[in-house]
Amino acid sequence: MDHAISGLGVAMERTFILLKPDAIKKGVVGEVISRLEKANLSIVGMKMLQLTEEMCREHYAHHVNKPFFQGLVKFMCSSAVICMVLEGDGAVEKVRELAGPTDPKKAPKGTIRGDFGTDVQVNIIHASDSKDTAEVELRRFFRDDEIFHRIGSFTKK
Ligand code: IDP
Ligand code: MG
Repeated sequence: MDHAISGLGVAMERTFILLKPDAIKKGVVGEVISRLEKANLSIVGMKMLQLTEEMCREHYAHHVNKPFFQGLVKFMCSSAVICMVLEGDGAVEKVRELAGPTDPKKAPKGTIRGDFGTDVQVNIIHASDSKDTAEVELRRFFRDDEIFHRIGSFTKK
């Protein structure tokens, strides 16, 4: 597997996140990225793009037959989104914890969804839910040459 290698030669965990249209419309992209960086996660890939219904069908395959799916597509395609690959120790679990539960109304204050989300659909951020899913999802949105490696001895101030 092509996991990124740190300066110590240790394979670093990667995860995939997507900042949804509401993050952009509410102007909290910087705040969300800041929380991720403060948690010692490194940005190793980043791009802005417009999702299509076809991409939503693939990314949200587990929801295609749900009654809310068409509404989810409309929301996810209502503006561009920002996709990122993050790298760091325990990156997958760390980002899921920072994001909080799916429904912002049930998400504790201090979590990204609890602080900025609107409802169970409009919830600021997608984050991969396992290491395997992360690898599938980051490859869905990034080519190999669009993912960079964290500089070996980088440490937070
Ligand atoms: P997750 O984003 O916390 O992993 P999933 O169950 O994988 O949650 O759902 C993916 C996305 O689908 C959610 O983040 C949300 O935007 C949307 N979604 C999930 N459940 C509902 C629902 O009951 N109504 C509307 N949208 C939903
Ligand atoms: Mg999910």
